[in-house]
Parts: sequence; C-alpha cells; structure tokens
Amino acid sequence: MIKHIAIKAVLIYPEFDTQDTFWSYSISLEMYAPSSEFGLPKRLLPPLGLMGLFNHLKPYYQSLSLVDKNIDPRPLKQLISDADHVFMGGMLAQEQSLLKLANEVKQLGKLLIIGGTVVTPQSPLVPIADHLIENEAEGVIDELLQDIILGKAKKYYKGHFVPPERFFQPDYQSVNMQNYMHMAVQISRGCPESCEFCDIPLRFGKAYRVTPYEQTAKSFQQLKQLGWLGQVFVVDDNFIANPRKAVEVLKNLYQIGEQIGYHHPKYTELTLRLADDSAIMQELRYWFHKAHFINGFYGVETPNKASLMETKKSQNLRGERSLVDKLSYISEQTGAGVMIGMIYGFDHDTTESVEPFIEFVNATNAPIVMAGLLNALPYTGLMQRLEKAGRTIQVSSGNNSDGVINFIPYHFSVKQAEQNYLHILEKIYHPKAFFTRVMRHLKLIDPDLQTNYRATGNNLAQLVKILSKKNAYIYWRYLPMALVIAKNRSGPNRLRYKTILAEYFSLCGQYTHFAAQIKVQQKQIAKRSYQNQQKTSWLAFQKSIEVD
Ligand code: B12
Ligand code: SF4
Repeated sequence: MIKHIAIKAVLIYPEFDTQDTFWSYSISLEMYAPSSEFGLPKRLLPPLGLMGLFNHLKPYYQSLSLVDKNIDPRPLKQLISDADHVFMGGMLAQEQSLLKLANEVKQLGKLLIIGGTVVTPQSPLVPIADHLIENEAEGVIDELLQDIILGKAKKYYKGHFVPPERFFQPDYQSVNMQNYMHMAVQISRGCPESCEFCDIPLRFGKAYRVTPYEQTAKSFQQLKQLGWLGQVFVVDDNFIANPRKAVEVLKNLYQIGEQIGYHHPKYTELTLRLADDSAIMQELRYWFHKAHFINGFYGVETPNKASLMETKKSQNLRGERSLVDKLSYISEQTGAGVMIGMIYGFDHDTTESVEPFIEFVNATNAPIVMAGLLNALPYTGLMQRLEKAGRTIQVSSGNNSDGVINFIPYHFSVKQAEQNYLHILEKIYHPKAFFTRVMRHLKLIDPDLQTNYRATGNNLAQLVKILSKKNAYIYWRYLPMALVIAKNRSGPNRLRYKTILAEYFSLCGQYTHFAAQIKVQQKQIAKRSYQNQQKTSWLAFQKSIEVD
C-alpha cells in the first residue's frame, strides 16, 4: 500500500512556444475544427506522457487533475490554488512557456517537478524546479516520491530504460477527448538505427521494447468504451524497428480490433525499410493493412545519396527501388498514405542540390511533407561532431521547421541555407505541386480502410468552411480531378466515393496550415539580420584561414 504523499497534485502541459510549427496544424484547426471546451481551437493530440503519469500518481494523492494549457486558458493561479505539488513537462518546443509557468508556480509556493524531453542538465529550468526527471520517468518516479516523503529528495533524477511491462498505462479519462482531433497510444520505444541528427536512440534506447499485449488492449478498449472512434497516432519512435516483433504487434492490433468490434484508423512513424523485398517486410505490409494503418510517416530526409551516407541513414538506399518508387510501392501494397520528413542542410548538400530535392518531393505520392533545416539537438552525434569542429552557433529552439539552422553549414552560409529552405517550401507547397501529389495519393490509398470512420463523422459544416474560406478557389480548382478519381475508384460504392472525397477535403484543410506557414517563414526570414559568421560557409571560412 502506497502512502499518500500529499492531498492534491496538478499536472500541467504547457503551451507550445509558437504555433508556427509543422505539426501544430494550428491554422487548419482554427478554421475547420469546432472549438474545444474552453472555446479555443482543438489541438491535434493530447499529452500522452502526462496521461500515463496521471495514472501512476493516483495512489500517491487524494486528488489529481491534468491541465493542457494549449486548450485551457484559465490562469495558472486558479488552476493550482489548492495543489500541493505541480508536475509539468513537455518538449524543447515548450521551453519558454515552461520557464514562465515554472516561475509562477514557485512564486505561489508549490513544490514543482519537471520532466519530459525538454530536460537536460544544462536546461534553464534546473535552477527553478525543485526536482527534475530526465528521460523515461517510470524507473525513477517512485524513488523521487519516496525520497520526498523521507525528506531526502535530490534535485535531478536521470531516468533509465525500463522493461516495457513498466511503461505507464495512460488514463484516457484524464483528459476531455473532445478537445483533440486524434488520440495517441504508444506501443513500442526505441530505435536501433543511428541517424546522426536524431536523439531518439539516446533518449529511448536502441532496443525495441514492446508494451505487453494486455496493456495495449486496455488502451484501445478504454478508447472504445469512451466512445472514441477517430484516428489514433501510434507514437512509436520507429514502429518497425524490430520487424519480427512488429509483425506480432500488428497481429495483436488486429486481434484487439476484432475483440472490441472496431478497428481504429491508425498512423505511425517508421522507416522506408517497409518497402524492402524481404519476406518479413512483405508480411509486415500485409498486417499493416489488416491492422488498419491509414498513414505512415517516413524519415526519407533527402534524395542526396552522399547526404544519406553522411547522416548514417543508408537503410533508405537498400534494395533496387528508388526512393520515389519505395513510397508509392508502400501505398500500393498497404493502402496507407505516406507522409515524409525531409531535411536540407547536410554537409553534402549544396545550393545546386536544391532543385533535385524539390523535384524529388514533387515526384512522390506524399501530400504532407515535413521539410526542415538540419539542426543539431543536444546529445546527438551531429552535435558532438559540430561542437568539436567549432561550428555550432546557438541552441536549437526545438522547432525543426522554424527555418533556423543552428550551425555553420559546410557548402553555403546560414543566410543562404535559409533562403534555400524558403525556396524549397514555396516549391513543394505550390498548389500545383501539392495537389499533383494529392491526386497520386488518392489513386493509391485503400478507401475501405477508412470507410467506418468516415461514415461516423458529420462534417458538413467543416466542408462548407473549406470550400468558402481561405484558399477556397484552389480547392474548387482541383475538386473535379478528385471527383473523377473517386468515381473511377469506387464504382457504385457510395461509401468509398464519400471516403475518397473526405480524404481530399481533409488534405485541403491541412494545406491551409502549410500555405500559412510559408507566409510566416517568408516574413520571418525577410526580417532576419545576419552576423558575419552567418554570411559565410564553413568551407569558405576554412579557406580564408588557410590564405591568412
Ligand atoms: C507524439 C509526438 C508529437 C505530437 C505531440 C502531441 C502533444 N500533445 O504534445 C505531435 C505530432 C503534435 C508533435 C509535434 C511536434 N513535435 Co513531437 N513527438 C511526438 C513523439 C513521436 C512521441 C511523444 C510521445 O507521446 N511519447 C510517448 C510518451 C509516453 O512519452 P513522453 O511524452 O516522452 O513522456 C515520457 C517521459 O518523457 C516522461 N515525461 C513526460 N512529461 C513528463 C512530465 C513530468 C513531470 C515527468 C516527471 C515526466 C514526464 O514520462 C513519460 C514516460 O516515461 C516524440 C518522439 C519521442 N519518442 O519522444 C516526438 C518529439 C517529442 N517531437 C519533437 C518535435 C521536434 C516536435 C515538433 C516541434 C515538430 C514540428 N516542427 O512541428 C512539433 C511541436 C508540437 C506543436 N504542437 O507545435 C521532438 C522533440 C525534441 C526535443 N528534444 O524536445 C521529438 C522527441 C521527436 C524528435 N526526436 O525529433 N509531436
Ligand atoms: S531518425 Fe528515425 S530511424 Fe533514425 S535513429 Fe531516429 S527514430 Fe531511428
């Protein structure tokens, strides 16, 4: 029996420092989604880390509440007035809000515990918080709470990789699901790859740790019981990190869907290895479809082979198929759409590689493309390499789509990198380019994977907004093409027809966000002023030293 540590704890998920990020979808959500319970726009996803922590803390407190400041505008003072302890956490892209809230919490005299991917020993949050937990909380949270009871708690606890049986079980009742567009479930953690820019293997390990079947089943059962029929983001680091185990996971997901009588439409993050010709990948593709995955996010990064080798992402180059063919092959075989992550700014990138980059993206069937400038994050191999060479300039904002590069690029200057980046965005989100990719996507996806879900929503009001507000003329212009594809692909099946069109309108809605983001980038980049070191490439700088 766990002893109560205090009467009340409040868990707070801070606002993102800016909504000008790729994944915030803020502009689309403002325009199209009905408001959340406090009148603010809905957000894409709930704070899953805190929802697990909430469940775990239940025996320690008489009363607990979870507040997501992204949808709840009430003043902090009111939210934590009767709390003894405040838990806050998030990612680097929330650091400024966290700092502000943390100071307020301390002024109000509450005990403050901070966790999440934002925490590093160098964080400016360290002097403010009473206690911090770096990385996974499961292995150290009980120790911290016991130490608080005994009055000997340390300032800083470093989490370690726990066996998956100990992964927190989220309580979906800890949030109001109506405030979100999608729900999240985590099934595995860890990735065995070694991409130089990525902090995942360092934070969550290289071993693929899979949540036991019963826990995953419990999450989907609870979602269904609470009436959630919408999309579920399986927020794994690399869903197919261990292909053999991933097949088991997919079979389990299928079984869970059968048991609860509903297959939630799902999406996840994974690598292009899914397009490999091996028997195991074939099996994976089959079960990916059976388990109702309607989308996957693939780290393609760049079509520049030398850059892929440089960043240790050579797995993208395996096999005979080109990168473009791999993406369409995945959609053909699984019926799922593809979203891609792209990066510009590797040492092997040049200004000349910009056009091939754009051509590559525009030849794919991926409507949604997260393109960012390369940034060095704490702990990564990239950060170590650049720091050693003396090339780092500033810490990353944690927003990898803000058009800022935090080191001196090799072949071009920071200023040039930002101009090139803007050019890439303008070209890949040009209406013609985007909607050509949309049409390829509509021709390849399997509408039957989404019909149940699409049939449940009544989206007439959203549709009217899409076809009458921002960019509406573009959406009308491409509608006839979408109608032809829907007709050809669905025959007399009205539900399939409706699903393909719903997918078209959903992508129009998403486009609104990206079109607006480009305008934001144009303004921000035009405003920037550059110091001398940001106006020269590393190569030119080295040469100038040699000459001197
Ligand atoms: C789901 C997800 C999202 C969701 C966020 C949903 C939400 N409500 O915030 C979406 C898709 C919206 C998203 C967006 C972005 N994301 Co994101 N996202 C993820 C992903 C894939 C999984 C996170 C997750 O749910 N994990 C599962 C839960 C259980 O784990 P967790 O949250 O880490 O919590 C654990 C611990 O950290 C800890 N913990 C967490 N909070 C707290 C609090 C306390 C008090 C304590 C004690 C412990 C604790 O306990 C938990 C159990 O161990 C991660 C990758 C990853 N593996 O972390 C990237 C990741 C967090 N995202 C990242 C980035 C960069 C972004 C974007 C900035 C990208 C962009 N340019 O648009 C945006 C910003 C968001 C926005 N709104 O603008 C980076 C952050 C890098 C960093 N070091 O901070 C990550 C790590 C991916 C990466 N390596 O690039 N993201
Ligand atoms: S980028 Fe993706 S594949 Fe590469 S290490 Fe990170 S999680 Fe793994």
